[in-house]
Amino acid sequence: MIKSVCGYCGVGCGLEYDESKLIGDVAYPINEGKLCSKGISELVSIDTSTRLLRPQMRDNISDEYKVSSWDESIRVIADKVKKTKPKKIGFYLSGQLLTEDYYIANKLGKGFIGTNNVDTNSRTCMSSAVVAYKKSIGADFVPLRMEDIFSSDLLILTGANTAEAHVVFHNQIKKAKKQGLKVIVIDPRYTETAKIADLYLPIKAGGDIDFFNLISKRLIDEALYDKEFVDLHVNNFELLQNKFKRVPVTKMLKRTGLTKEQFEWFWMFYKNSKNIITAWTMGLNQSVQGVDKNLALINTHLLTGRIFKPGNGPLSLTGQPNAMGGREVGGLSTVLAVHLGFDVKSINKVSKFWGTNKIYNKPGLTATQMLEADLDLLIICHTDPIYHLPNRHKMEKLIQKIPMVVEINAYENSETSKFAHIRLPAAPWGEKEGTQTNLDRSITKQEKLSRTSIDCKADWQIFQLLALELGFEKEFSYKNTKEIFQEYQEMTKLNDHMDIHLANYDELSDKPFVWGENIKGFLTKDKKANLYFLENKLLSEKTNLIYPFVLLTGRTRDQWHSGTKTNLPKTLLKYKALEFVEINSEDAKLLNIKSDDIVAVTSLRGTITTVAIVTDNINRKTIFMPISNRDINYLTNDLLDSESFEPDYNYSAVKITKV
Ligand SMILES: Nc1nc2c(c(=O)[nH]1)N[C@H]1C(S)=C(S)[C@@H](COP(=O)(O)OP(=O)(O)OC[C@H]3O[C@@H](n4cnc5c(=O)[nH]c(N)nc54)[C@H](O)[C@@H]3O)O[C@H]1N2
Ligand SMILES: Nc1nc2c(c(=O)[nH]1)N[C@H]1C(S)=C(S)[C@@H](COP(=O)(O)OP(=O)(O)OC[C@H]3O[C@@H](n4cnc5c(=O)[nH]c(N)nc54)[C@H](O)[C@@H]3O)O[C@H]1N2
Ligand code: SF4
Ligand SMILES: [Mo]
Repeated sequence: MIKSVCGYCGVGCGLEYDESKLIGDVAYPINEGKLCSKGISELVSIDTSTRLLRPQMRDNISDEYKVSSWDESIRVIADKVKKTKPKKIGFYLSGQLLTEDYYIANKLGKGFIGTNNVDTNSRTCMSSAVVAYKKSIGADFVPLRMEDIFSSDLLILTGANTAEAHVVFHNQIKKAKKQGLKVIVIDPRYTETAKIADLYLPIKAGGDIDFFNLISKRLIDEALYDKEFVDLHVNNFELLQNKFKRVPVTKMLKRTGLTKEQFEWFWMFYKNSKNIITAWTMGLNQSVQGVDKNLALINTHLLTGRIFKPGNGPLSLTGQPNAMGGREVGGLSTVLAVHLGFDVKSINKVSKFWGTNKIYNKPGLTATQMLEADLDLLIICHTDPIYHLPNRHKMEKLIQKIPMVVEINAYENSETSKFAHIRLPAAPWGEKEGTQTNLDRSITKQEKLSRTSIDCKADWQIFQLLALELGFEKEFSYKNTKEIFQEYQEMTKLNDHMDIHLANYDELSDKPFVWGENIKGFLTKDKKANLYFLENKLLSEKTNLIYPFVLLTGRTRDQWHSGTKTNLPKTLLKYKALEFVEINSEDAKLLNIKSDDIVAVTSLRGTITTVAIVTDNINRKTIFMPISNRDINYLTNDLLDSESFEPDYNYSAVKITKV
């Protein structure tokens, strides 16, 4: 029997593999034996017919790919690297890479090629939370654990659909409810998650800053904040207090779309709860004011001192299995490594550790900027930017300007593969080993369960081959993932608050290591947290008479993003269709749309034809389409948050018509 861990979402469920069967690990603290359909089907993904099994190359994207060899493909890429200025090279990584993959790619890119254009799809996902945590509590650090729901009284879920996106955590929420936890769900859609709520608030899309400001204002006005905590541990209280004296409360409530009664109901729950957790995901992060939304939410925890105490805190629910680990390693272009930045001191420390003098002293391009930056070489690994970036027609044009696009993928049917020149076959989950940090700082280990397909390689090995071809034999001489992990552990010592060096690689598959458990205070220089005054600036695309609906996009339970990996057997796919548009029944009536009608959804950027689902479970003038529809981003706009550079995926102006 081999113990491993699921490679899909940030929950990180433990698995047991026995005689070709996969079951949940009953002894594992996170999932206690439970798995969702994606976890159960992990093995299926190894044997699908769409695996990419050989390196392939072509000169032009209009040509067919031709099978190549590893030697030849790597030589061609290395030649290109040598001929290209570092700032014209980009590494587009993924929150699904393992920590060791991330470490090698980051070391090669930032440390030895000398480009800080090393970023990840987490930019489209968690970067708003990253920036907000840093600004408010001083570090990209999730200050509580999932298990805290069992010592909490109230869980507020806003912009998160755990029933479909963090399924096993959702089961834990249901269990905690039996022990007294109250749940409030805030979402423009009455989601599967809302069904278990004690109170559901149908917030208007984009209304969260106002909502959390209203809470903060009430806390201050009614003197319900924790004065002692604020005095001792929090900056900017007076500023917030003064600003809140003049805010337009009625207008703010109107922007939330909630009635006074609904807010008062909420306030009753809030006021009467001792321990509170507020959890959120894409409904807040993916916004042109994503950082501000996060900060407005975190404010409520700072004012009440509900942080670093059991059962309390702002819980960002990370989506991908190793988006956290990637951030820790330094996989964002705005970070150098191990949560250190580009200040002289950090660069010196990292240069000395890696034995290099190539590190450039400015942050690099973000994933959401790379295609627009006239790059000469783009290396994409474990992610599908043409599928996932907003405003796809524009992205398709931009990627075609890059002379060499390399795609490292385990499957051959990504959308990006249509635009790549070289593609390299990666070994997927189950054919390799390595570590990941799940959403609440648990470092877990994936194990190799079957032999690696002959011509496939683990992602770290592919970056290693490139490093060796570029002449960095000494610095990239790793024999296995354990050696990489241990070097990375040494490196974490450069950052005082990272105690990852205490983990033991060989013990990780039996028991996850939770780092940062001794951190019980703020990580800012003055050890105090920062409050911010935020305003809803209404920066999203405006709806109008022609495009009167707001388009929301999100997950379906049984598919993982583009679906290259979740090739689920039909029997498991009974739960929900993968392509549809949900529209409110009143709006549908006016447009003469009925369920199962074929409709066209159109924005300024494109059109998608799909099937209508008429429902009362979504706000008026708001429609929802799942990202399991691979064409989704032909519709979305490419506005970005000015600090996190995360896209505004949850607010595009569209129209919907029957075809
Ligand atoms: N089955 C499955 N699970 C997954 C994934 C997958 O592809 N499939 N992907 C993983 C990844 S990478 C991620 S990032 C997570 C995402 O996890 P979630 O964010 O929980 O998933 P989404 O479906 O995007 O849900 C976002 C919710 O925000 C709501 N929303 C939209 N706009 C607003 C708003 O203005 N305010 C509020 N309060 N709510 C709003 C939407 O209606 C939606 O219900 O899921 C992870 N888990
Ligand atoms: N409109 C809209 N767009 C969105 C979102 C949204 O909510 N709405 N969400 C955004 C978010 S939060 C995210 S995280 C992104 C996700 O977007 P992507 O990361 O593009 O989605 P995936 O389909 O998970 O892509 C992972 C790729 O890795 C490949 N792969 C699988 N296993 C391996 C392996 O072991 N090695 C390698 N090298 N490759 C492998 C898969 O075949 C697949 O092509 O989408 C973003 N885009
Ligand atoms: S909840 Fe997430 S980690 Fe657990 S089995 Fe499902 S996809 Fe895997
Ligand atoms: Mo994500």
